[in-house]
Amino acid sequence: MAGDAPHIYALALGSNRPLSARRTPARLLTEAAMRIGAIGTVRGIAPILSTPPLGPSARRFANGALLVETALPPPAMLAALQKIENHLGRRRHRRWGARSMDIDIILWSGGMWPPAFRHSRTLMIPHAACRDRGFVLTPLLAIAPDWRDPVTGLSIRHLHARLQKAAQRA
Ligand code: PH2
Ligand code: MG
Ligand code: MG
Repeated sequence: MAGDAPHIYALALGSNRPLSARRTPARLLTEAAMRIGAIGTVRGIAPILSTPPLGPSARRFANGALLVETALPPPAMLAALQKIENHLGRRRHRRWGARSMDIDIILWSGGMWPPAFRHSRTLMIPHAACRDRGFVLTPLLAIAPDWRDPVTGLSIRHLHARLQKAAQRA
């Protein structure tokens, strides 16, 4: 119903640790999308990519992205997504360790969180590193090319093109 689901989120999903022979990282992304469908309406699903790990983890990642419409405001959405991560075997040991499921809130229809120049250690939207990560921008390009990052004013399409150019120069 219009008005009941006022929030839209762009989420980035990543996994590089299988939970069993059958529950591979790509399958776990599909399981996550189904569980996210229970807390909102999924409006877009990006094709799943296989990406080399950024950071210390040795295994490749399956990465994806979703657009979700929901009644949950950011703190409640974060709590719901962390519950899904935990259901899908997430254990928090080491920063950037291998993980069976990582779900990050990248963009929110309300713009920035927390509002108006405050700082939060638990949740910052837009996600701090989203502008320089191909494994976030490439899936998002498939489902939300025109969404503008409220900090830089640049669209996902623009940020993705800018990152591609920087990678070519490097
Ligand atoms: N997530 C990380 C660290 N490194 N590398 C890839 N390719 N994909 C990820 O999702 C990823 C990563 C921390 O969340
Ligand atoms: Mg995370
Ligand atoms: Mg992450």
